[in-house]
Amino acid sequence: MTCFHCTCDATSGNARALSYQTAHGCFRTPMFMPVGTSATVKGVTTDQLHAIGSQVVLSNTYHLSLRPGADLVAEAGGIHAFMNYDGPMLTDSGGFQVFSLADTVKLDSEGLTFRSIYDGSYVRWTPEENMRIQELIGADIAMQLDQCTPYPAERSFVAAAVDLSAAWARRCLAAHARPDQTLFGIVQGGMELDLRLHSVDMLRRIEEESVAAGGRRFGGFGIGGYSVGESHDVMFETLGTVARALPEDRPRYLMGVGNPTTLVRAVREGVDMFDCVLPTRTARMGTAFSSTGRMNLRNAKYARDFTPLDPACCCSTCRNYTRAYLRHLVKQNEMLGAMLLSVHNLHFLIDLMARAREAVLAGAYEEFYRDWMASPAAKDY
Ligand code: PRF
Ligand code: ZN
Repeated sequence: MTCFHCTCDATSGNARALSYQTAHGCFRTPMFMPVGTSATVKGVTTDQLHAIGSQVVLSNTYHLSLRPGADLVAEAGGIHAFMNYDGPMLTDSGGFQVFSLADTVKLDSEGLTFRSIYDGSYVRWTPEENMRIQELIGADIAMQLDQCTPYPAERSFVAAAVDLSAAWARRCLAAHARPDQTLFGIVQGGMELDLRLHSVDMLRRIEEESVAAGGRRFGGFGIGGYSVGESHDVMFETLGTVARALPEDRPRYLMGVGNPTTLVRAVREGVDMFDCVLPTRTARMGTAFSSTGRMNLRNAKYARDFTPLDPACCCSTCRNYTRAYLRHLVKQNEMLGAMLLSVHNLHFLIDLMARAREAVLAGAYEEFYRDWMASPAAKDY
Protein backbone atom coordinates (compact mmCIF):
# COMPACT_ATOMS: atom_id res chain seq x y z
CA MET A 1 0.00 0.00 0.00
CA THR A 2 1.78 3.11 -1.15
CA CYS A 3 -0.13 5.50 1.09
CA PHE A 4 1.20 3.77 4.23
CA HIS A 5 4.90 4.06 4.20
CA CYS A 6 7.22 4.15 7.19
CA THR A 7 10.80 5.37 6.98
CA CYS A 8 13.34 5.59 9.77
CA ASP A 9 15.02 9.02 9.64
CA ALA A 10 17.46 8.43 12.50
CA THR A 11 18.10 6.46 15.66
CA SER A 12 19.89 7.45 18.85
CA GLY A 13 20.45 4.50 21.18
CA ASN A 14 17.07 2.76 21.13
CA ALA A 15 15.19 5.99 20.38
CA ARG A 16 13.86 6.40 16.84
CA ALA A 17 12.69 9.18 14.54
CA LEU A 18 10.20 7.78 12.02
CA SER A 19 8.17 9.37 9.21
CA TYR A 20 4.86 7.69 8.48
CA GLN A 21 2.79 8.46 5.41
CA THR A 22 -1.02 8.16 5.59
CA ALA A 23 -3.83 9.10 3.22
CA HIS A 24 -4.21 12.38 5.17
CA GLY A 25 -0.54 13.31 5.31
CA CYS A 26 2.64 12.39 7.05
CA PHE A 27 3.39 12.25 10.77
CA ARG A 28 6.77 12.19 12.43
CA THR A 29 7.78 10.44 15.63
CA PRO A 30 8.32 10.46 18.56
CA MET A 31 4.83 11.88 18.80
CA PHE A 32 1.96 12.49 21.22
CA MET A 33 -1.67 12.19 19.96
CA PRO A 34 -4.41 14.32 21.53
CA VAL A 35 -7.47 12.26 22.47
CA GLY A 36 -10.72 13.27 20.79
CA THR A 37 -12.96 10.61 22.26
CA SER A 38 -16.27 11.71 20.75
CA ALA A 39 -14.91 13.35 17.58
CA THR A 40 -13.76 16.34 19.63
CA VAL A 41 -10.61 17.07 21.57
CA LYS A 42 -12.56 18.55 24.47
CA GLY A 43 -12.47 22.35 24.41
CA VAL A 44 -10.02 22.63 21.50
CA THR A 45 -10.90 23.56 17.90
CA THR A 46 -9.24 21.87 14.94
CA ASP A 47 -7.59 25.19 14.00
CA GLN A 48 -6.03 25.24 17.45
CA LEU A 49 -4.93 21.61 17.07
CA HIS A 50 -3.05 22.51 13.91
CA ALA A 51 -1.57 25.61 15.56
CA ILE A 52 -0.10 23.62 18.47
CA GLY A 53 1.51 21.12 16.10
CA SER A 54 -0.87 18.22 16.62
CA GLN A 55 -0.16 15.54 14.01
CA VAL A 56 -2.54 12.66 14.68
CA VAL A 57 -5.86 12.89 16.53
CA LEU A 58 -7.28 9.82 18.22
CA SER A 59 -10.97 8.99 18.43
CA ASN A 60 -12.85 6.15 20.06
CA THR A 61 -14.84 3.48 18.27
CA TYR A 62 -16.67 2.70 21.49
CA HIS A 63 -18.16 6.18 21.89
CA LEU A 64 -18.66 7.02 18.21
CA SER A 65 -20.37 3.75 17.37
CA LEU A 66 -22.89 4.34 20.17
CA ARG A 67 -23.28 8.13 19.69
CA PRO A 68 -23.88 9.39 17.00
CA GLY A 69 -23.40 5.96 15.33
CA ALA A 70 -20.82 4.87 12.77
CA ASP A 71 -23.31 5.02 9.90
CA LEU A 72 -24.02 8.68 10.65
CA VAL A 73 -20.28 9.47 10.68
CA ALA A 74 -19.96 7.65 7.34
CA GLU A 75 -22.92 9.62 5.96
CA ALA A 76 -21.11 12.86 6.96
CA GLY A 77 -18.22 11.73 4.76
CA GLY A 78 -16.19 10.03 7.49
CA ILE A 79 -14.59 11.22 10.70
CA HIS A 80 -12.31 13.78 8.99
CA ALA A 81 -15.20 15.60 7.32
CA PHE A 82 -17.51 15.17 10.30
CA MET A 83 -15.17 16.93 12.76
CA ASN A 84 -13.34 19.11 10.21
CA TYR A 85 -9.89 17.65 10.86
CA ASP A 86 -7.96 16.95 7.66
CA GLY A 87 -4.83 15.46 9.23
CA PRO A 88 -4.08 11.82 10.09
CA MET A 89 -6.51 10.19 12.52
CA LEU A 90 -6.59 6.97 14.50
CA THR A 91 -9.50 5.12 16.09
CA ASP A 92 -8.98 2.89 19.09
CA SER A 93 -11.01 -0.28 18.74
CA GLY A 94 -12.91 0.07 21.99
CA GLY A 95 -11.31 -3.08 23.41
CA PHE A 96 -10.13 -0.99 26.33
CA GLN A 97 -13.30 1.03 26.91
CA VAL A 98 -15.56 -2.03 26.81
CA PHE A 99 -13.61 -3.59 29.66
CA SER A 100 -13.07 -0.41 31.68
CA LEU A 101 -16.45 1.33 31.28
CA ALA A 102 -18.93 -1.51 31.17
CA ASP A 103 -19.61 -3.65 34.19
CA THR A 104 -21.30 -6.36 32.22
CA VAL A 105 -19.08 -7.67 29.45
CA LYS A 106 -19.73 -11.21 28.23
CA LEU A 107 -16.91 -12.86 26.35
CA ASP A 108 -17.29 -15.88 24.14
CA SER A 109 -15.19 -17.48 21.44
CA GLU A 110 -16.88 -15.41 18.73
CA GLY A 111 -16.76 -11.95 20.29
CA LEU A 112 -18.16 -9.88 23.12
CA THR A 113 -21.45 -8.45 24.30
CA PHE A 114 -21.70 -5.36 26.47
CA ARG A 115 -24.24 -2.77 27.56
CA SER A 116 -24.05 0.77 26.24
CA ILE A 117 -23.06 3.42 28.82
CA TYR A 118 -25.63 5.69 27.19
CA ASP A 119 -28.86 3.73 27.35
CA GLY A 120 -28.04 0.26 28.69
CA SER A 121 -28.87 -1.43 25.40
CA TYR A 122 -27.01 -4.64 24.50
CA VAL A 123 -24.26 -4.32 21.89
CA ARG A 124 -22.62 -7.28 20.16
CA TRP A 125 -19.13 -7.03 18.65
CA THR A 126 -17.22 -9.64 16.78
CA PRO A 127 -13.75 -8.66 15.47
CA GLU A 128 -15.32 -8.52 11.99
CA GLU A 129 -18.09 -6.18 13.15
CA ASN A 130 -15.53 -3.99 14.94
CA MET A 131 -13.54 -3.70 11.68
CA ARG A 132 -16.69 -2.85 9.76
CA ILE A 133 -17.45 -0.05 12.26
CA GLN A 134 -13.89 1.35 12.16
CA GLU A 135 -13.99 1.31 8.35
CA LEU A 136 -17.27 3.27 8.45
CA ILE A 137 -15.76 5.85 10.82
CA GLY A 138 -12.86 6.05 8.41
CA ALA A 139 -9.78 7.05 10.41
CA ASP A 140 -6.40 6.49 8.73
CA ILE A 141 -5.34 3.98 11.38
CA ALA A 142 -7.63 1.37 12.96
CA MET A 143 -6.68 -0.67 16.01
CA GLN A 144 -7.46 -4.37 16.37
CA LEU A 145 -10.06 -5.48 18.92
CA ASP A 146 -8.19 -6.68 22.02
CA GLN A 147 -8.66 -7.55 25.68
CA CYS A 148 -6.75 -5.33 28.11
CA THR A 149 -6.20 -6.96 31.52
CA PRO A 150 -6.19 -5.03 34.81
CA TYR A 151 -3.34 -5.04 37.32
CA PRO A 152 -2.88 -7.06 39.38
CA ALA A 153 -4.37 -10.06 37.58
CA GLU A 154 -4.01 -13.83 37.77
CA ARG A 155 -1.44 -15.14 35.32
CA SER A 156 -3.94 -17.60 33.83
CA PHE A 157 -6.38 -14.75 33.21
CA VAL A 158 -3.67 -12.67 31.49
CA ALA A 159 -2.59 -15.69 29.40
CA ALA A 160 -6.18 -16.23 28.22
CA ALA A 161 -6.46 -12.53 27.27
CA VAL A 162 -3.23 -12.82 25.26
CA ASP A 163 -4.62 -15.81 23.34
CA LEU A 164 -7.98 -14.15 22.78
CA SER A 165 -6.32 -10.91 21.60
CA ALA A 166 -4.19 -12.92 19.15
CA ALA A 167 -7.23 -14.76 17.82
CA TRP A 168 -8.95 -11.41 17.34
CA ALA A 169 -5.82 -9.96 15.70
CA ARG A 170 -5.97 -12.72 13.08
CA ARG A 171 -9.66 -12.13 12.41
CA CYS A 172 -9.30 -8.34 12.33
CA LEU A 173 -6.42 -8.56 9.84
CA ALA A 174 -8.39 -10.97 7.63
CA ALA A 175 -11.53 -8.80 7.78
CA HIS A 176 -9.85 -5.44 7.31
CA ALA A 177 -10.29 -4.29 3.72
CA ARG A 178 -10.39 -0.50 3.37
CA PRO A 179 -7.45 0.46 1.14
CA ASP A 180 -6.96 3.96 2.54
CA GLN A 181 -6.83 2.70 6.14
CA THR A 182 -4.21 0.60 7.91
CA LEU A 183 -4.56 -1.69 10.92
CA PHE A 184 -2.31 -1.90 13.99
CA GLY A 185 -2.04 -5.14 15.99
CA ILE A 186 -1.92 -4.87 19.81
CA VAL A 187 0.41 -6.62 22.26
CA GLN A 188 -1.03 -7.70 25.62
CA GLY A 189 0.39 -9.82 28.45
CA GLY A 190 0.20 -7.73 31.62
CA MET A 191 3.50 -7.49 33.46
CA GLU A 192 4.59 -11.04 32.52
CA LEU A 193 7.51 -10.80 30.11
CA ASP A 194 7.13 -14.30 28.66
CA LEU A 195 3.43 -13.73 27.94
CA ARG A 196 4.24 -10.38 26.33
CA LEU A 197 6.90 -11.96 24.10
CA HIS A 198 4.49 -14.76 23.22
CA SER A 199 1.95 -12.09 22.25
CA VAL A 200 4.55 -10.42 19.98
CA ASP A 201 5.45 -13.79 18.41
CA MET A 202 1.83 -14.57 17.65
CA LEU A 203 1.34 -11.15 15.99
CA ARG A 204 4.42 -11.81 13.83
CA ARG A 205 3.13 -15.28 12.89
CA ILE A 206 -0.37 -14.00 12.12
CA GLU A 207 1.13 -11.41 9.80
CA GLU A 208 3.37 -13.97 8.05
CA GLU A 209 0.39 -16.24 7.45
CA SER A 210 -1.67 -13.33 6.17
CA VAL A 211 1.05 -12.23 3.73
CA ALA A 212 1.61 -15.84 2.60
CA ALA A 213 -2.10 -16.03 1.77
CA GLY A 214 -1.94 -12.79 -0.21
CA GLY A 215 -3.38 -10.72 2.67
CA ARG A 216 -2.25 -7.62 4.50
CA ARG A 217 0.43 -6.65 6.98
CA PHE A 218 -0.05 -4.68 10.16
CA GLY A 219 0.73 -0.98 9.73
CA GLY A 220 2.22 -0.77 13.20
CA PHE A 221 1.82 -2.16 16.71
CA GLY A 222 0.03 -0.98 19.81
CA ILE A 223 1.51 -1.88 23.16
CA GLY A 224 -1.61 -2.23 25.33
CA GLY A 225 -2.15 -3.35 28.88
CA TYR A 226 0.25 -0.94 30.58
CA SER A 227 -0.61 2.02 32.79
CA VAL A 228 -3.44 0.02 34.33
CA GLY A 229 -2.48 0.61 37.97
CA GLU A 230 1.10 -0.70 38.14
CA SER A 231 3.99 1.52 39.22
CA HIS A 232 6.23 3.14 36.62
CA ASP A 233 9.12 0.92 37.68
CA VAL A 234 7.04 -2.22 37.15
CA MET A 235 6.07 -1.05 33.66
CA PHE A 236 9.66 -0.26 32.71
CA GLU A 237 10.85 -3.71 33.86
CA THR A 238 9.37 -5.17 30.67
CA LEU A 239 8.44 -2.28 28.35
CA GLY A 240 11.80 -1.91 26.59
CA THR A 241 12.20 -5.62 25.87
CA VAL A 242 8.65 -5.80 24.55
CA ALA A 243 9.00 -2.69 22.37
CA ARG A 244 12.25 -3.91 20.82
CA ALA A 245 10.85 -7.40 20.17
CA LEU A 246 8.38 -5.79 17.77
CA PRO A 247 9.29 -5.33 14.08
CA GLU A 248 11.80 -2.53 13.72
CA ASP A 249 10.33 -1.14 10.52
CA ARG A 250 6.99 0.06 11.89
CA PRO A 251 5.73 2.32 14.71
CA ARG A 252 5.34 1.14 18.30
CA TYR A 253 2.48 2.86 20.09
CA LEU A 254 2.26 2.81 23.89
CA MET A 255 -1.47 3.12 24.47
CA GLY A 256 -2.96 5.44 27.07
CA VAL A 257 0.27 6.87 28.45
CA GLY A 258 0.73 10.64 28.75
CA ASN A 259 2.90 11.51 31.71
CA PRO A 260 5.76 13.69 30.42
CA THR A 261 8.53 11.78 32.19
CA THR A 262 7.07 8.42 31.13
CA LEU A 263 7.13 9.59 27.51
CA VAL A 264 10.76 10.67 27.74
CA ARG A 265 11.71 7.32 29.32
CA ALA A 266 9.62 5.22 26.90
CA VAL A 267 11.14 6.88 23.82
CA ARG A 268 14.53 5.83 25.19
CA GLU A 269 13.20 2.25 25.19
CA GLY A 270 12.17 2.38 21.53
CA VAL A 271 8.53 3.58 21.71
CA ASP A 272 7.34 6.00 19.00
CA MET A 273 3.73 7.03 19.66
CA PHE A 274 1.58 7.91 22.67
CA ASP A 275 -1.94 9.06 23.51
CA CYS A 276 -3.62 10.01 26.76
CA VAL A 277 -6.51 12.03 28.16
CA LEU A 278 -4.18 13.34 30.89
CA PRO A 279 -3.33 16.77 29.38
CA THR A 280 -6.94 17.69 28.61
CA ARG A 281 -8.49 16.02 31.66
CA THR A 282 -6.07 17.66 34.12
CA ALA A 283 -6.58 20.99 32.29
CA ARG A 284 -10.29 20.76 33.06
CA MET A 285 -9.37 20.29 36.72
CA GLY A 286 -7.19 23.42 36.69
CA THR A 287 -3.78 21.77 36.46
CA ALA A 288 -1.05 22.79 34.02
CA PHE A 289 2.12 20.99 33.01
CA SER A 290 5.10 23.35 33.06
CA SER A 291 8.85 23.43 32.67
CA THR A 292 9.08 23.62 36.47
CA GLY A 293 6.54 20.87 37.22
CA ARG A 294 2.77 20.67 37.56
CA MET A 295 0.92 23.82 38.62
CA ASN A 296 -2.46 23.85 40.36
CA LEU A 297 -4.00 27.10 39.19
CA ARG A 298 -6.43 27.11 42.12
CA ASN A 299 -3.53 27.87 44.43
CA ALA A 300 -3.81 31.29 46.15
CA LYS A 301 -0.20 32.05 45.35
CA TYR A 302 -1.21 32.78 41.74
CA ALA A 303 -3.94 35.31 42.66
CA ARG A 304 -1.73 38.35 41.91
CA ASP A 305 0.80 36.64 39.67
CA PHE A 306 0.67 38.62 36.44
CA THR A 307 3.38 36.59 34.68
CA PRO A 308 2.78 34.06 31.88
CA LEU A 309 1.64 30.53 32.79
CA ASP A 310 4.97 29.02 31.72
CA PRO A 311 7.55 31.61 30.60
CA ALA A 312 9.42 28.83 28.77
CA CYS A 313 6.35 27.95 26.62
CA CYS A 314 5.45 29.59 23.31
CA CYS A 315 1.81 28.42 23.08
CA SER A 316 -0.96 30.98 22.57
CA THR A 317 -2.13 30.63 26.19
CA CYS A 318 1.32 31.45 27.55
CA ARG A 319 1.85 34.28 25.07
CA ASN A 320 -1.47 35.96 25.85
CA TYR A 321 -2.67 35.29 29.40
CA THR A 322 -1.39 35.61 32.96
CA ARG A 323 -1.46 33.12 35.82
CA ALA A 324 -3.75 35.46 37.76
CA TYR A 325 -6.29 35.53 34.92
CA LEU A 326 -6.14 31.75 34.41
CA ARG A 327 -6.58 31.22 38.16
CA HIS A 328 -9.63 33.50 38.11
CA LEU A 329 -11.18 31.56 35.22
CA VAL A 330 -10.51 28.20 36.87
CA LYS A 331 -11.88 29.35 40.23
CA GLN A 332 -15.07 30.62 38.57
CA ASN A 333 -15.44 27.42 36.51
CA GLU A 334 -15.37 29.52 33.36
CA MET A 335 -15.13 27.26 30.32
CA LEU A 336 -12.38 29.44 28.84
CA GLY A 337 -10.09 28.39 31.68
CA ALA A 338 -10.35 24.71 30.72
CA MET A 339 -9.94 25.61 27.04
CA LEU A 340 -6.79 27.71 27.54
CA LEU A 341 -5.18 25.14 29.86
CA SER A 342 -6.04 22.31 27.40
CA VAL A 343 -4.23 24.14 24.60
CA HIS A 344 -1.20 24.68 26.82
CA ASN A 345 -1.04 21.11 28.18
CA LEU A 346 -1.38 19.58 24.71
CA HIS A 347 1.27 21.94 23.36
CA PHE A 348 3.54 20.95 26.24
CA LEU A 349 3.49 17.22 25.35
CA ILE A 350 3.52 17.75 21.58
CA ASP A 351 6.47 20.11 21.87
CA LEU A 352 8.27 17.75 24.28
CA MET A 353 8.07 15.00 21.65
CA ALA A 354 9.11 17.40 18.87
CA ARG A 355 12.23 18.24 20.89
CA ALA A 356 12.80 14.52 21.52
CA ARG A 357 12.72 14.02 17.75
CA GLU A 358 15.26 16.81 17.22
CA ALA A 359 17.51 15.12 19.78
CA VAL A 360 17.23 11.76 17.97
CA LEU A 361 18.00 13.43 14.63
CA ALA A 362 21.08 15.02 16.25
CA GLY A 363 22.12 11.63 17.64
CA ALA A 364 21.85 13.08 21.15
CA TYR A 365 18.85 11.44 22.79
CA GLU A 366 20.82 10.38 25.86
CA GLU A 367 21.70 14.04 26.60
CA PHE A 368 18.08 15.05 26.08
CA TYR A 369 17.00 12.29 28.48
CA ARG A 370 19.56 13.28 31.11
CA ASP A 371 18.63 16.97 30.85
CA TRP A 372 14.95 16.14 31.27
CA MET A 373 15.52 13.84 34.24
CA ALA A 374 17.60 16.58 35.92
CA SER A 375 14.95 19.26 35.27
CA PRO A 376 12.41 20.30 37.91
CA ALA A 377 9.57 19.11 35.64
CA ALA A 378 10.74 15.48 35.86
CA LYS A 379 9.86 15.22 39.55
CA ASP A 380 6.09 15.22 38.83
CA TYR A 381 5.92 11.71 37.71
N1 PRF B 1 -6.00 -1.61 24.45
C1 PRF B 1 -6.67 -0.71 23.67
N2 PRF B 1 -6.71 0.60 23.98
C2 PRF B 1 -6.06 1.03 25.08
C3 PRF B 1 -5.34 0.15 25.91
C4 PRF B 1 -5.29 -1.24 25.59
O1 PRF B 1 -4.70 -2.08 26.26
C5 PRF B 1 -4.81 0.94 26.95
C6 PRF B 1 -4.00 0.48 28.09
N3 PRF B 1 -3.28 1.48 28.73
C7 PRF B 1 -5.22 2.26 26.71
N4 PRF B 1 -5.97 2.28 25.57
N5 PRF B 1 -7.32 -1.14 22.59
ZN1 ZN C 1 1.89 27.28 27.08
